[in-house]
Amino acid sequence: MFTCTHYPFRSTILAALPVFSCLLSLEVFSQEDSAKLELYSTYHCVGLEVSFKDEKNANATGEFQYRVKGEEAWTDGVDFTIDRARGKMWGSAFPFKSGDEVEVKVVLTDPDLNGPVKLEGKTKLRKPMEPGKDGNIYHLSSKGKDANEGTKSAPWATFKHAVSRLKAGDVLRVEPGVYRQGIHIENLQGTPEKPIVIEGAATGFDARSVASRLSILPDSKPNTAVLTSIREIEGKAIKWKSHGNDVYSAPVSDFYRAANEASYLAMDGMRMFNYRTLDLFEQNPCETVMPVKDRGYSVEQKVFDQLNGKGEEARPAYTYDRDSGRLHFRLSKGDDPSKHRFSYATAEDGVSILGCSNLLIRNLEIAGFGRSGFFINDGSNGCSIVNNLIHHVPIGIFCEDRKTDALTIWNNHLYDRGLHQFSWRTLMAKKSAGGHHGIILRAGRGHSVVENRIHNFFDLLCMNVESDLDDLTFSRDSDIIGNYGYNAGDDYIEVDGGGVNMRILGNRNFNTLECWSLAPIERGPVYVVGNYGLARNYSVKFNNNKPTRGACFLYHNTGYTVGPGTKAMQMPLGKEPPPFAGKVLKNNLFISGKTFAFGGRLGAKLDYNGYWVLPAGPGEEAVFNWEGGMYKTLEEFYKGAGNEERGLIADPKCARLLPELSSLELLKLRAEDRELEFDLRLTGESPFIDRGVIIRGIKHDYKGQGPDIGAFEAK
Ligand SMILES: [Ca+2]
Ligand SMILES: [Ca+2]
Ligand SMILES: [Ca+2]
Repeated sequence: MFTCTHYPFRSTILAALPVFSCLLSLEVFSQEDSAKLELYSTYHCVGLEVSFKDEKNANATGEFQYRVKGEEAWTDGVDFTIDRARGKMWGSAFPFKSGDEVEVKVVLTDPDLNGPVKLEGKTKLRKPMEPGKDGNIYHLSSKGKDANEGTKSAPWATFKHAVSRLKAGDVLRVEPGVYRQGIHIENLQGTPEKPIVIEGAATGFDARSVASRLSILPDSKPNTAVLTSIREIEGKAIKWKSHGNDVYSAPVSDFYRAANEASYLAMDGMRMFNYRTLDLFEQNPCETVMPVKDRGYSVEQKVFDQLNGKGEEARPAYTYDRDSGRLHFRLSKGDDPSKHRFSYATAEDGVSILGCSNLLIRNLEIAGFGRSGFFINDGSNGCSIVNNLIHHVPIGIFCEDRKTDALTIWNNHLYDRGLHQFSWRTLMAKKSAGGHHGIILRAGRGHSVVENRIHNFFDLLCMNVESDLDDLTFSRDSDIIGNYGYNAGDDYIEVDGGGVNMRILGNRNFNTLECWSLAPIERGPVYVVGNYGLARNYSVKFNNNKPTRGACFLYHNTGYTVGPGTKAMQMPLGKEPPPFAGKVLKNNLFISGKTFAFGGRLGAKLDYNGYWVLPAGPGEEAVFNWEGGMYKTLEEFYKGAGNEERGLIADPKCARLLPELSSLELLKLRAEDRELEFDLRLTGESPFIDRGVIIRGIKHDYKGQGPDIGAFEAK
């Protein structure tokens, strides 16, 4: 099992998990005209923004301390990230428990002023939303009738009717059964004290404990409330026309509705590739759309292609041709469509939440929709998506609206089936309709994505601001904490762009292409602390060939990459690499495959990190490729690039690595819901025990003489 207790966030987070609600805490204290402190809290973290006026020249600095109410001593906060052009300082304090009251004091120093400017503030950590005490409790059942009163003995039948009756404080209980309908909720407002709750009635339902279903729908009596839009048809019931080369077509009327409208069609429960047009379906080879770039490392490219496929035509695939009204299918060589069962979605979203506030949706199973399990948009605020099982959908949870704030996404289990059949290049070429993401938020402020289990999508957990880097309201003050992701085609956590005060803490992953994609971080500060995982390519990815000047702090992570040619980290390289600055990496442990262990640039500050290259055979050693220089030892690296004065290359003596496992074997695992046994905790003989440095603002209950390198503290 991939179960390791890890430092230091897990216990704090689990303590907050059993109850849920959403309450924004925001207090602003201002003492001087020249400066202002704003605090923004989530359930686990506090974000600071100091607005300041720098007299005369760019030399003002600041620092902060904090304490939880009741504590005597103040704790030093992290170093501020200063944006002088905007006159802002940012920083985050973490981790806290839900409901904690936190006091903050800031001292600003500007040599051009008479004395320091002092600011104080306090804030209360958000508390999970709970159902109100005196609302109505209504019931919905697959055997109900809308003409009923909505009581337990006389339940309603449709969500449409039920939603029209719900008011602030009301609870709708959904009895176990299969519901061939989604929930559409528009402009429905609860309050933090009186949320509107829609919940599966099954007690003891835990999304994470439900075995991942390979079939889209349960066989007979489900023990959960299952929402679906799936229709199924046996291939032998369809009048197929053969076009040669394994291509078949059928009139769309055979599928009752245009399956392409909903963008989800599966063969035997495995998702098919959905070409956007018949032209694309016929053109095929994806190399013409996404040429293989010369990255300067032929060995890497070769291995990358070996691992991720060269972009052959996607099989099995389909497309809908409006002109002929026919669906076209391309199956594996020699396959026969009449031998298979086809499933297709007939509606877009399992639950759509538009312009709503303070909804709590929990304990539902959502399977087989054409766009997403949950679509939350249009300025929704303070909505909680908790403990749901979401599967066989292009996107699990989706928001694309920067006015949607304070989403709580906790404890959900999300997965898809079938994407492993398509190469990385094919999926990156964007020829397909619909998404392939577990969670994707291009949303506003204050999101909490905690303790979700996400697997077998292409990208697992994305919180991107890349499309509008100058909008500071985007994805800021948001947390990605304690999630677990595995068997992905591309990234585990992708925060390309990087919002102000973004926290990525204590997450783990297994068998994704990358662990943490920070490509680029153009805003920040982004804190990546205490995460660990196993990737097929990079642990840390910075290399998308765009400027990346934002602040990003990586502390106490353990990244393990397997296979030849893999890197622990990749930064922008090449003849004219784009600007790069603001990255700090300390106390991390990087274990990687042979060839290049590290590629990087000036603008990154590395120290106190540990490195190891597997397998450690002759001629296979850590190599730092830095601004055109190649360094084989840390001494050379420090002399040549001024980095890693106190780093260490050594066998970390982890509890259990997987040196016998090849990347190709890992790739095959993407087809399954399987984990492998490895354990990145340090054993007592590890040379990385007590080798770390104490970092200002990073809580660490270390044992022995000092913090250990990596995500774990040895006993
Ligand atoms: Ca000044
Ligand atoms: Ca990605
Ligand atoms: Ca220690």
